[in-house]
Amino acid sequence: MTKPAILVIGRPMTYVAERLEATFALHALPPAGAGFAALATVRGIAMAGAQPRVDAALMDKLPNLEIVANFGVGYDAIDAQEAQARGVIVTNTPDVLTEEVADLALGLLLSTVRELPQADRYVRAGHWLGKPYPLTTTLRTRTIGIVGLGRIGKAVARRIEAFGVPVVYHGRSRQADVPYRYYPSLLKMAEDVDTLVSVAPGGTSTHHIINAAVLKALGPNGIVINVGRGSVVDEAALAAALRDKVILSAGLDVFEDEPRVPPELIAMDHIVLLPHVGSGTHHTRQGMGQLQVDNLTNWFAGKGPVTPVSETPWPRR
Ligand code: A2R
Repeated sequence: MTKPAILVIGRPMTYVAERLEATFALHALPPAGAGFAALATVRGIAMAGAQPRVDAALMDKLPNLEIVANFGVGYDAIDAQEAQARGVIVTNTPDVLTEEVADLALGLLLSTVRELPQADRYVRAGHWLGKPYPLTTTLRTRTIGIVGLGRIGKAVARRIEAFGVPVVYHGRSRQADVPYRYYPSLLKMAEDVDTLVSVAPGGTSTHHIINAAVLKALGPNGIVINVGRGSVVDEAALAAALRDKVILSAGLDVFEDEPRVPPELIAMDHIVLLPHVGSGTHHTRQGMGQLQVDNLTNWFAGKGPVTPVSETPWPRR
């Protein structure tokens, strides 16, 4: 039996690459300037990076495309509505990374509030021999506003509750069965809380929703934690707010133009910056890889996708 042809975008982790190789005929994008004729047989895409985007222009070149399998829960690098219009299924890797990203969010929150990386640097530099580390801000008096109370947002909220800290949230809709106060307006929530934890997806509907006005409303004790997508935060406005002490601090695992982090942010010693490691453990990345491969193998075995995204439901509507 001929192996289905799959286009691989980006560099999959070894675990995924080995499984894809065993089951599919793998193709890479042609070098710039070369033709796409060789890709006419491609029936699936395995995403292992965000570039290039899977949009109408790329789908035009793949007339036999049936499925795009993303590695990760956020699939803003894929135009899922365009895929739906063409009858192409899009899958992602939900749930398997929820608890891992929530763990990281709490670590980043605590690191930012209690200045853990700075305190570590203080010890290493020998400054403790001179005088104790300065006192920091606290989690104790804070109220946390979660932006995007989805799977990960709820897992973050559960952890924050265990710390005895109040939680509220903003999203497009009120959630049934959660005990937290709902704010239809992000600006209003920012006025009422001092700490935002963003776990919202990327895309046009969330682009720069954490903007200069929201940061001003958060106030001088304000802290922004972002483990969702960089594009949700207006990075230039955030840098200005941190510089001008409009807010106190930030803990960021995601950025607008990864892996490029604005030099202005890198120069700030009072914030915490991580290289998008929310799901970055052997355990969880393997679970994500397995689910990505399962989506493709199930599909080509005629059993449908395992975890289709909401824009491309299965069975088809
Ligand atoms: O808006 P709602 O009620 O559908 O809630 C969703 C929320 N959300 C938004 N919140 C504010 N403004 C928007 N325009 C907007 N669009 C969506 O984000 C939902 O509660 C949450 C996303 O949750 P899930 O779909 O369950 O995703 P999960 O697994 O929690 O991952 C969240 C994101 C990924 O998209 C990646 O970007 C990142 O975390 O790894």
